[in-house]
Amino acid sequence: MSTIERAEVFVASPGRTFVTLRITTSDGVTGLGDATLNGRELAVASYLRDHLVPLLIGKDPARIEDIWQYLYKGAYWRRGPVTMTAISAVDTALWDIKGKTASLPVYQLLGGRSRDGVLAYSHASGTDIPALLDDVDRFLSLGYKAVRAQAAVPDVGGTYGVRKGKVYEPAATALPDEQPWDTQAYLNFAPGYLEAVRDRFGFGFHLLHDIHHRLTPIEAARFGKSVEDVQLFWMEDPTPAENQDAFRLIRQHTTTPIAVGEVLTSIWDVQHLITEQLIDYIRTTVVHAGGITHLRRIFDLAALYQVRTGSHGATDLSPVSLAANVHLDLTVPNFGIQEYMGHPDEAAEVFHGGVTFSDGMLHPSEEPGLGVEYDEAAAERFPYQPRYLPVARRLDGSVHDW
Ligand code: GCO
Ligand code: MG
Repeated sequence: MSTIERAEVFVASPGRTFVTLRITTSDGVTGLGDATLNGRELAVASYLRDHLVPLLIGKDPARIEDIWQYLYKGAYWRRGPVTMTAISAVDTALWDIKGKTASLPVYQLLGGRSRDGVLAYSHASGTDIPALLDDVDRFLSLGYKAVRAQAAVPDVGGTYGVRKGKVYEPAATALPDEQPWDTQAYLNFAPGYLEAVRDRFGFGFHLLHDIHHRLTPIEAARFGKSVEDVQLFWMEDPTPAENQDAFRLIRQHTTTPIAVGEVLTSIWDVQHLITEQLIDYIRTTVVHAGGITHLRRIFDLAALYQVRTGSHGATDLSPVSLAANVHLDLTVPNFGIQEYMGHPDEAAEVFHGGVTFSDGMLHPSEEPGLGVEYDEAAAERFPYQPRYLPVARRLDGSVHDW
């Protein structure tokens, strides 16, 4: 029997920080898992190195479900982003190994294709409305059939979602940047630029918008109602989701579809959102919601309630977890859309292979496993650099949800 012989954790910052787990079997097969938790990277690296790696050595890498249960139930302590990201990395690496052992791409192990490609959306943004419109134009010219639109709220510095460099990167400072937030200014401004996008480009593509947990339920209800004519594909994270019931109120007032879940890590965190049909798209991902094994369980639950998938795919999700997500997206019956923001150029020096984009869709590699390889020597050129996400403060100085 092949056994797990080695498990190594790499922390590197090729343009941004990624934590990567590589498991090697006694047969010399390697598998990769993403363990990146933006701004809290070293906590997951330590969870893996200090607590999970010693448990993995000598285990049968083929027993993916059993290892998942062992790590989840064996921790005694339930859920949480650090634990679930660490378990995700192990699970993803084991699926990669299973694919390589079977000489099949992972999507074949998951039941094969349900579709020809994976519809993807990317992020158009601008420091003002003309710049946003130019950026939407650019993404449509690149072949995107779905575009997210965000513009900086005038006179409120540092609106989330607005790109400064080539790739949107909110975790940009060595200590958290403090950014002002004014809900009223946002509510007065955002519906207008979404209308401006439709006025200029029409309705022949999907338009998305991320509220990034900034509104109360009744404010979100008002926002959703005010943008019904622009026919958003979704409004994302309209209000924080710790209280799942809060979404019932939004639902009662608007038909604008709702997407939630990028910060949620288990089926229990999304149970009521799904079973009470309080949302339309579930945004949990491979890297933060327990790997392919657990995310598939969430997606299956969602399918029963006509909730479709729309997994998180920001820059802080490495090419490994993006690949794993696309393999799963390709197979599930209730796939909706996949976020695709791309990565800094330096990341391509460290992660070889992965997904490809053409004609608005993502495609997985046809190589056995996930189709991504990690270049350890290249990673050494990019030592870890601590970076934090910003913190938001209301105009009176009190802390708001960022
Ligand atoms: C998105 C997200 C991100 C997050 C980031 C935090 O919809 O893509 O909201 O941009 O802010 O992933 O780490
Ligand atoms: Mg988001």
